[in-house]
Amino acid sequence: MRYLAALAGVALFAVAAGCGPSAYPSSPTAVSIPAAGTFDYYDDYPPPPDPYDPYPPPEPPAMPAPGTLVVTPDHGPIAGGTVVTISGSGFVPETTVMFGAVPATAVTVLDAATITAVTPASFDGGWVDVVVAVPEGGALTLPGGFTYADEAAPGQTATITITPAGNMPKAVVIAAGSRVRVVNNDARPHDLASDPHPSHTDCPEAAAGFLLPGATGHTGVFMTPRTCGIHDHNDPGTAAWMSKIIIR
Ligand SMILES: [Cu+2]
Repeated sequence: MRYLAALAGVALFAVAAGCGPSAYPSSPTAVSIPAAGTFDYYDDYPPPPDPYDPYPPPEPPAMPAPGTLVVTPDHGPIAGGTVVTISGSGFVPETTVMFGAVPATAVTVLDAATITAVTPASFDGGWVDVVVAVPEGGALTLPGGFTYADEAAPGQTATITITPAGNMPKAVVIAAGSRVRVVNNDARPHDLASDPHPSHTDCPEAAAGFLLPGATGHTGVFMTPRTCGIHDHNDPGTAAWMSKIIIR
């Protein structure tokens, strides 16, 4: 009996090892069985590359190289209508441009490296990401690439009002040689100062001082055309207290 049992084990092993019906394909879901007479094994697999194919598939469209987007000018009125030039690479005729969530108008691709477009209107000013999208090539974002800001009327001092909801407006445009008034209409003190926190070295003249609720302060005089970012020194991570002062 011992000998017979061993013999039966060998027979079972032989069946399991492949003497049974079709051990290939290993998974019943790997290949669907078509109707009789239409089976073609090779239809289920992509053909191997043909080294003699005279028409290889085209290269995918080139992505714009990251870090090369430049928007000129980088600011304009809240009402929109600013004609901007966007420099980059890999632009094609169907390229689209967004300012924040709103598409630009009159997008014209002059060549692979140059686009002109007109800014849409902004709801409340401030800066938005500029997104350039190439069909089937992806999108490239320039964070905070365009700032909406209205310039103070001649003879008027630009004012940033601190409200419980944040700084209003988010950005101002001033002429070189002028300063900015800061009014604290929030119920708590604020201390606006230049980026970066905590050294405040970008634009030291941007400090408006520690302002109690209801108080008004002024920055120093801005002499150099440039853009100065400011924040609340006592709450430096909160975007609501961040503004830009653009000196032209
Ligand atoms: Cu600070």
